[in-house]
Amino acid sequence: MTDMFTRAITRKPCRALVDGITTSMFGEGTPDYESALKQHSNYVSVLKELGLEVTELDGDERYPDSCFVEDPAVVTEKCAIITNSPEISRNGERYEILDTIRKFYDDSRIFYIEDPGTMEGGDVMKVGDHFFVGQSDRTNAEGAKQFNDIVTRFGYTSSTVPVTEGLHLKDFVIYLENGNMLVSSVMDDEPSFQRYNRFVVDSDELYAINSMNINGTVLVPEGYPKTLKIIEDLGYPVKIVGTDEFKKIDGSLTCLSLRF
Ligand code: CIR
Repeated sequence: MTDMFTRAITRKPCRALVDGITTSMFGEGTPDYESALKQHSNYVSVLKELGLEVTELDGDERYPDSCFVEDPAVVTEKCAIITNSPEISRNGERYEILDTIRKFYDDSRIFYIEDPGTMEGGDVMKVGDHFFVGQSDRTNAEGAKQFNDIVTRFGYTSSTVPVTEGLHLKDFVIYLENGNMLVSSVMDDEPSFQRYNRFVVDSDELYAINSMNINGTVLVPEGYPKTLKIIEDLGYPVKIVGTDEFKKIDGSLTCLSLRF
């Protein structure tokens, strides 16, 4: 079953973006705010071109990383989960996203990851009715357990995958739908992914793993010809989207929106 989306939530980058957290796993440098705004606006336009109704939130200067709205919540057809970042500078984002989530979900369908559980949405990858949850520096075993307790009530299943290479699960594996996955060479060996058609992305293009299927069209970050070719050869229509400014602080395509 392929996920189809009608809506997205995004948040404009704030000037404090330059202070966003970074592991420099994808490169060095400080984002240029004006250029980040342009890239973000183009990203939103692409979502709209693909038919999504986009709720665009204003930048929030209190939270440098708040444009990465994928992390403070996980949204599904049946429920929404407000996550719990272990990063002090990001944890408050959960309260800000909640107001918007409440516009689309009843309180009875909104759940919360609570201390000592931690989680960020970048670690959650949905494949049909199953969620793979990365255990990472941001998502711990207790967070994954609480998540499992929530989603199983709605008929979903979940399982955990270790994230050993960097920030989030979806930086190293992405589900393109139709049984196809882009993977790092480490994720290629992950036992729970063996049943999928895996396409290993070269180490110099790792950043492009985080491509994003929106209703059949795959958004691919600009500048990764080998990964682009893999995706085109699979027959997906593609849209190339510039995300360089976000890449400097470990941000990629999926993290800039919540899709449902
Ligand atoms: C952070 O370290 O939290 C941000 N600078 C980047 C978050 C990227 N989020 C994502 O991939 N889901």
